[in-house]
Formats: sequence, C-alpha cells, structure tokens
Amino acid sequence: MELKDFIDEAASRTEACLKRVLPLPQGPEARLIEAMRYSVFAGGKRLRPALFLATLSALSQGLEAEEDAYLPFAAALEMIHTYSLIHDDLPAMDNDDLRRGRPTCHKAFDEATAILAGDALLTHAFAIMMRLKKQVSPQRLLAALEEVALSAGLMGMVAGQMVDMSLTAQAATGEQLRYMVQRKTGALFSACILSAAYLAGAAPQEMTALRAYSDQLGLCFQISDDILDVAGDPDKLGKPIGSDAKNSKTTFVSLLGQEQARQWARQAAEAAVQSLSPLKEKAELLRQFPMLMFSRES
Ligand code: GRG
Repeated sequence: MELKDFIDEAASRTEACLKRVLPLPQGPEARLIEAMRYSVFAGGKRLRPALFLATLSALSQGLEAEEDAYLPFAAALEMIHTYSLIHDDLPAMDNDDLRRGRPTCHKAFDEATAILAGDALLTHAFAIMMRLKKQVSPQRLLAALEEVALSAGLMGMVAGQMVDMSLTAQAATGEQLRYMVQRKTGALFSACILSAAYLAGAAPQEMTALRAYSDQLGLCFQISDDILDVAGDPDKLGKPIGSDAKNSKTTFVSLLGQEQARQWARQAAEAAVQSLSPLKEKAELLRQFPMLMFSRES
C-alpha cells in the first residue's frame, strides 16, 4: 500500500473516532469542550495516529480485524499532540495567531480557556487510552501508557519545550539543539511508535530497532520543519513563515544553513530506514515515512 493512501485512510478513521470519543459541548463546561473540539478538528495531518497504526500493522499478525479497538488509542495520541500545539501557541510561549490555517485557540476563545482545553485534552487522552483494557493484557497496556506518559512529559516533550525556551535566550550548539529536538518533537513520535510496539508485544530486538528509527524520524521531521519555516508556502502550512527568526530561535537552518540542514534531514531519513532492517517486509509502510517527512510541504 502507498503511504499516502494509508495516511489518508488513517486520518479519516482517526477523525471519525475523535468525533465519537470527544464529548459534545453541553452543560456548564460547554465552552471548554467547544475549545477542545475547535483545535482538534482544525485539520491537522494526523501523522502521529498514522505512525501508531502503521507500527501496529508492522508487528501484528491478523490485527486488521481488531484494529477498530485500537483507534481510540490513536485518537488519544492526536489529542496529546493538539494539547501541545494549543499551549505552544499561547502568549507566554510562541504567541502565535494562526495554527492549522485558523486563529489559534486562545485567539478564538481566550487564554484561560485555551490553557484548560490543553489540560483537558492531555488528561482525557489517558482516560481514552485506558479503553484498551478490554482487549489487551494489563502488562502490555501499562507499558504503553508508561511510554506515553514519560515521552509526553518530563522525560520528553515538556522538558524539550522548557529547554527550547531557555535556548531562545542564548545561541545553541548543534548538540544542545539535538537534545532539545529529541525531546520536544521526537519524543511524541517515539511514544506513538513504541506504545504500539508494547501493545503488539514486540520482541526486544524489534523494540531496539523501533527506538533507533523513532529518534532519526523525529530529527528528520524537525529539520524539515525548520526548513519549511524559512522556505515553505504559508498557504500550505496554514501559518506564516519566519516565526523561528521572530522568536530568535536557534534552528538547524540558522545553525547549518539551508543546504546542509537538508543534507542532515536526508541522512536522518536514511538512518531511520536502515534501523528497520530487523523488521522485514511487514514494516514497508514505516520505511516510507522518513522520505515523506523529508519531502513534505506542510
Ligand atoms: C507546550 C508542552 C508543550 C509542548 C510544545 C509540539 C510542541 C511542543 C510545539 C509545537 C511547535 C513546533 C513547531 C514543534 C515542532 C514540530 C511540530 C510538533 C510541528 C507540528 O506538527 P505537525 O506538522 O502538525 O504534525 P499538524 O497540524 O499537521 O498536526
């Protein structure tokens, strides 16, 4: 199957599932739910659920029949991603006006509501992931949940965001940049891939391969993101370019220049594919992701 078709299908199934698992705006907290739904249904690429589902299909025999049971977990990963975008856009962080082609959550609602919408998406995501308790053994589910909690939080994305803010005040080295990116961007990609691997009961050798793959994939994605912020098309991106320079951020482009940054992204993409050699032909979809990340336009 072509990756693009797989992602389109995963995105529409995730979207339908998000509609089912997110409550409808009603009751005294209706505005909070409206803000959550506003950001979740703003049209993201749904790459993280697609990576989760592609990893499951690479590791599981005959899982296709059961796949619907795993969709809420995929949807929950997208909820965590959306929470991070809402908080990242806040005035205290990047202070952005546009996201996914429309006003950011705090612009469309207000700052307090946006903070709470992010909080509620993060915590509700864990409640949704727990729904797999009927299908999966407690050991597998707990390992998957631990991976997500660590990667989204202090061992991953939140730590990376903190380091990112501190680097804004000083010129960063390549090492510092890699450290930050591995956490801020890479950790959630890893969480999607490795949580699926735990749920599918991957062998230790497969786990090691997928960890190496995730690290390189996150790096490739972020370098491409940095390139898009200077050379992308604002219409395709759904936001203006130049926000890194505006926020005085050290990026792979500011550090290496566009050409060398592109080379690093390509090398990371190739290394990601190499890492998958223990996974044989069932990992064909996963093998296509790095090049997609490298050549993406949005
Ligand atoms: C606030 C805890 C906290 C974390 C924020 C994710 C993040 C950390 C910040 C977002 C800003 C940013 C540009 C991050 C790096 C790359 C990234 C995550 C881009 C957005 O992901 P896409 O391209 O977005 O998958 P869509 O909208 O398609 O889902």
